Amino acid sequence: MRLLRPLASTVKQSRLLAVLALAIGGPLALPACALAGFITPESGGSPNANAIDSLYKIILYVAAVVFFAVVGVLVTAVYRFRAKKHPVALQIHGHTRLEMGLTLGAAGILVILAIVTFVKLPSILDAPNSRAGADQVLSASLTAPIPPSGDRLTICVTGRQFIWQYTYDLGPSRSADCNKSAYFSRLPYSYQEMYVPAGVTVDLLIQSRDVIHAWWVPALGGKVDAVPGYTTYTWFRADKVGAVYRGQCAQLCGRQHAFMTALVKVLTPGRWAQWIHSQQALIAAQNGQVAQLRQLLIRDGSLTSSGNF
Ligand SMILES: [Cu+2]
Repeated sequence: MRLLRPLASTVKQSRLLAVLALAIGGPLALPACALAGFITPESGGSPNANAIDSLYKIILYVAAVVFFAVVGVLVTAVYRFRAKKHPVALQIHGHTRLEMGLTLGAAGILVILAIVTFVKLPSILDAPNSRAGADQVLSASLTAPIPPSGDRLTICVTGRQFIWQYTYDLGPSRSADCNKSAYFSRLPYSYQEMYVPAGVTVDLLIQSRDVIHAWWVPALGGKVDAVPGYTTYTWFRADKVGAVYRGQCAQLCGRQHAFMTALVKVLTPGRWAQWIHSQQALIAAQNGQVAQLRQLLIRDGSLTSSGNF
């Protein structure tokens, strides 16, 4: 009985460990968004996401070849020179040619990967032209990635605890900073859900009102930090009409960080123009109601004209 007890506790312990591993590993394996892709990055939404994905795969495949070659040689050596067959280890004093070969080989692989990376970088960093037929809705800005034709839609992405605001740069000045001109130019905006016209190169000016956040919609390209007092830039061009891309703030920004999600919906340029006008009308109607309420409160004396209750 006394002998059985430790055995029983070991069985219980291993079962407990298995359940724990399943409980922790299971949920981690399920959410596709947390993984982006399964092994390789998510792609298919925008040319820059595709370029990131293909560069990642090239490096992954080269690394896999090196990994399996090294592990293969190691396992073969462990088996062939096992203690049963070779009880006394051979004392070898280096092999200059082999060592030089390995060093030069490794350096050669790194140089090739560096060249491939620099060749692929422009397709990740530089924005391409918008597609033909998508030219109704374009604006200009100064420092963001500029496509060769110069035509693009600029959207200011502003992170704050714990939601993303998108301001669509349609003002008369079409300035570089839609946040600064948002109020005076009465620019349309939306929260959490971004609407974009298909085939249009979209420049994102990313800012933050409070702490560091990170804009990340994996299928539409890389992760970009939103830093208070600083503007960062990225771009995407979503070509599939009707597609919906999901993202998540990727910088731990506070207690509700997990709820700071993002959604990008792709409409035809015509449908998008309709949406932006209805959004403008909605915002104007809401502002009108607030102004009316304000007048009412001032009239009945519960609000002073300077705005104090
Ligand atoms: Cu955040």
